[in-house]
Amino acid sequence: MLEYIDKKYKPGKDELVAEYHAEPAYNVSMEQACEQIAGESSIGTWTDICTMNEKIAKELKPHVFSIDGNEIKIAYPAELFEAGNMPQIYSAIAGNIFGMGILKNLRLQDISFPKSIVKSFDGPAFGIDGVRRILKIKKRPLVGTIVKPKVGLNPKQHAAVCYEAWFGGLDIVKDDENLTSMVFNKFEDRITETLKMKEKVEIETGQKKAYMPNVTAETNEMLRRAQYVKKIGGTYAMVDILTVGWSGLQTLRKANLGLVIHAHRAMHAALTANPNHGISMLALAKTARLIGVDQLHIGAIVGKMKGAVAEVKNIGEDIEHKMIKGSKKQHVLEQDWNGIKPVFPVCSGGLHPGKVAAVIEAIGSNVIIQAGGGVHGHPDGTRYGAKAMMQAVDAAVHGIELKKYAERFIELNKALKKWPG
Ligand code: CAP
Ligand code: MG
Repeated sequence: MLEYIDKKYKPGKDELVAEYHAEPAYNVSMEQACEQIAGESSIGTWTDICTMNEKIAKELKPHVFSIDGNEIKIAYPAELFEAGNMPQIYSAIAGNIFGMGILKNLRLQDISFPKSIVKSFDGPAFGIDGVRRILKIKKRPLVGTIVKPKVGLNPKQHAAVCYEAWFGGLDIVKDDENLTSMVFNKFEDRITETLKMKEKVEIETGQKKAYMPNVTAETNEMLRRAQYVKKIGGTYAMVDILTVGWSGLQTLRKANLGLVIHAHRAMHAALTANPNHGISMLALAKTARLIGVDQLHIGAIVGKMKGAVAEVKNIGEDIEHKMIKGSKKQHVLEQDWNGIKPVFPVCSGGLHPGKVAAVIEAIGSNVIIQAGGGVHGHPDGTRYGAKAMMQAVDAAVHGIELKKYAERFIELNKALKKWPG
């Protein structure tokens, strides 16, 4: 039987390092668990095999080089992976091992990709600077909304809501994650109507606006929809990166359509929510950045989603310090990665004007803040909800106390009355 554990081993620069939290099943030792995880994710199986040879073992054997309680680190030779093929990489380091009977729990916490693999992916086409250039916004956070109800409006109604939000001052309007091409709201009709409104409001306000249409669908259809957006003058494609899968996301990125990719992470919590099992948001975020999303939902910190604080810290579970403003290190979406552009973090879910300052305090100004209910739920409607959001951002970036600022602005005042917390 091959032995994978070697605590003296020093991973080479060209190896992929995966970090796991592993809990062995009853009567299984940590060492046994580590051997099985390393083997099953690479060249081994549950028993000795006569087809194994020295060459394979020498060149492709991974090494478990650190075991610290339940936290383990494994270095894998880059040759175990097909460069440029994220599904294959996940089939190895996040595949069968999750289902092994010798484990009670397993969580992929972090992945460090070697240069040879980093080089084989495109990374974001635009990144933070590219998006800022398109919208002509240099420093402040970008602010957006999600059309609500999530599904139900027809294309004209949808476009009218977008118009109101943009006219009220928001930079971005996006489709919701489950709005694609519905019987009551066909994709092409919605995109055409909404882009017409975008053009109108850009002329009226003199401001650049963004519309993020949801292209999530079966891969070929997704691509066709993204091409349609490009053809009629759109600038963005929004996609649910986990439900379309890494393959779908790679296809969209590799099509190089010149569209900014906005990544919604619907379904992530099935993987990320259990702290002892699954895949961390940190690992997913790194993967999405490598493939090439420009903007990524990371959690709202003070929002509506379960475990919001933990989720965002989870983009840096081991890296809490990288995420929080004031620390020396940048969070994982912005770190210097050999020419792979930084990704815009998106904070969304349960936000409203009263929560804006806390988001900026935690993440800084390089953030996209989105509010759906927190805009369309304003007592005077979408346009005024949009204004209130922009006023809250203004107050935060100028360091003015929100309640004081609200004395001067009726829209903000009304929003704070409705959502005091
Ligand atoms: C926000 C949102 C987003 C969530 C997803 C929603 O709407 O559009 O999908 O932010 O969570 O439908 O909930 P509200 P996350 O502003 O009305 O809450 O970004 O954490 O993946
Ligand atoms: Mg949504």
